[in-house]
Amino acid sequence: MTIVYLSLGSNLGDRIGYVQQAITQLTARPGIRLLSASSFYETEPLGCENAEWFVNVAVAIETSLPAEDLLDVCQQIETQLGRHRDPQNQNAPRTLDIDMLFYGSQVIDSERLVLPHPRAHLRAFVLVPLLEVNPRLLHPVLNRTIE
Ligand code: PH2
Ligand code: MG
Ligand code: MG
Repeated sequence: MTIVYLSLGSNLGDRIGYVQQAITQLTARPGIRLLSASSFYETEPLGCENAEWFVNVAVAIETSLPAEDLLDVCQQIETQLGRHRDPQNQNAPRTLDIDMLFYGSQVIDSERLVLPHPRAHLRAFVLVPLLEVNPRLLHPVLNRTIE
């Protein structure tokens, strides 16, 4: 079993509803158990012009799935909840984005997955919710806690 931290975000349509449904669907999957979820935060869009504000949440789960299988599950749920990827605009408004932040203390640099998430430590919309979930969580590369 591995403890994994995820960041969920939505800035299109029923933002809170999409994030709630994502948490429900994710934790209904075999091999995934919810440990803890932060409050829902409304956050200013970072790096996307003229976008709607986001709803962001951080969750901790426990899973028996390998990291890339968990990534598949996250992407399936994004698609089920109406996410359309626009190759021309990676930051297009989205019903749902699920980003893996930490997979235990593993450091991964594959074509599909880079962990820890390379921008997690730079983003208040990730760090502030995560602070509620586990302030003592240690970044395995930067060797600093979320706090
Ligand atoms: N996600 C992004 C880019 N900018 N800004 C906020 N506030 N919240 C996000 O989840 C977010 C963002 C890329 O996925
Ligand atoms: Mg993202
Ligand atoms: Mg993403």
